[in-house]
Amino acid sequence: MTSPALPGIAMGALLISGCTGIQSALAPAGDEASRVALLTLILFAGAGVILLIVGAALALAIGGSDRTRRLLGSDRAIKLGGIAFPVVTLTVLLGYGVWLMRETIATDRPAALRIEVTGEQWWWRVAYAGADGKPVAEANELRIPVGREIDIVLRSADVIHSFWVPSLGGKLDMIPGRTNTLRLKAERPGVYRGQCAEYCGGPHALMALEIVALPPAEFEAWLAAAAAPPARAGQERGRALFESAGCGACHAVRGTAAAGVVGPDLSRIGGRRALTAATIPNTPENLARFIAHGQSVKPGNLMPEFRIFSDEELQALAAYLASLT
Ligand code: HEC
Ligand SMILES: [Cu+2]
Repeated sequence: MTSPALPGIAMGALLISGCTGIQSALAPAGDEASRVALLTLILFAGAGVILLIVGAALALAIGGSDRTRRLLGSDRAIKLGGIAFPVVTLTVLLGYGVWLMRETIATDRPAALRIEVTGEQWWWRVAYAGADGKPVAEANELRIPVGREIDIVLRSADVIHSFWVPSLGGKLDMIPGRTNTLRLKAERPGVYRGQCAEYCGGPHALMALEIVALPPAEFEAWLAAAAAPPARAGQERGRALFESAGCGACHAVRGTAAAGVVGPDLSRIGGRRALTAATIPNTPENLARFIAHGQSVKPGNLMPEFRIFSDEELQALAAYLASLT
């Protein structure tokens, strides 16, 4: 005989298996995220047990003997089950939760690496400290070394955003006028996806980001190279178009006259996996598409569409951007 619960369990297992992957709190890849996942499982299991108890009490209250029903309806049962039990359970859970998350909450011991991330409508401004202490600007993609604790220093340039990369850690808001620090660590190399988790207007749903965790030596080499002007294999035509069209009023490319700070830093745009806050894959075709038809790619974003270019010019511009690594 099959139990009537089986289809339900199968459905639940299916649903949960859909939650694994690069953006899931149930697929932790670091200490902080593991603690969040553990607390989640404990809360779900505890809630399940309580649901069973309440269900059983309900069934007894409906169909039980007179004596059981009188017992369930007594003052004592209500004081015990309705007041004492929730107070004790919730207090124990709160204490356990605070104890479990103690390292995540207490961040007075600074981590070895700090990365500043500022929420902007609707992308992420990123700054690393370079070897000489000067900030190195990046955007929309974080690279971090595996196995090291990292403090992500969170700010906002406009409205409230929220930084959440479920596989690596908890969620923390980015609040105008405040600085919040989130500690993360990736245990293994990989790509972890995050999403702005506080509605911030317009294309909020298309404000994602990727964290790429690299072996430490690879990360150090990448960061050292980031401080220097990008390699640029020729691409004079695309560069001239970038300059004459005024892209540099909003975007910066290290080592060139382009020094705008309104939009994302493009110094190493060619090396990123995705474009416009992890909305589309980074390919020359998508670069051209975003420049000319950005409002259909990400409706409401703050970059005006540039429809002034011929196809050939767009290709040259995209090839120039793709060469910046
Ligand atoms: C008025 C300011 C402004 C100008 C001028 C401007 N942009 Fe942008 N650009 C932005 C903003 C803001 C974003 C962020 C859009 C988003 O993702 O929400 C952006 C995003 C981009 C991106 C995606 C960056 C990333 O990190 O994925 C590219 C590529 C880009 N712009 C290229 C250009 C080019 C090429 C020009 C010149 C033809 C140009 N932009 C002119 C403001 C501007
Ligand atoms: Cu948002």
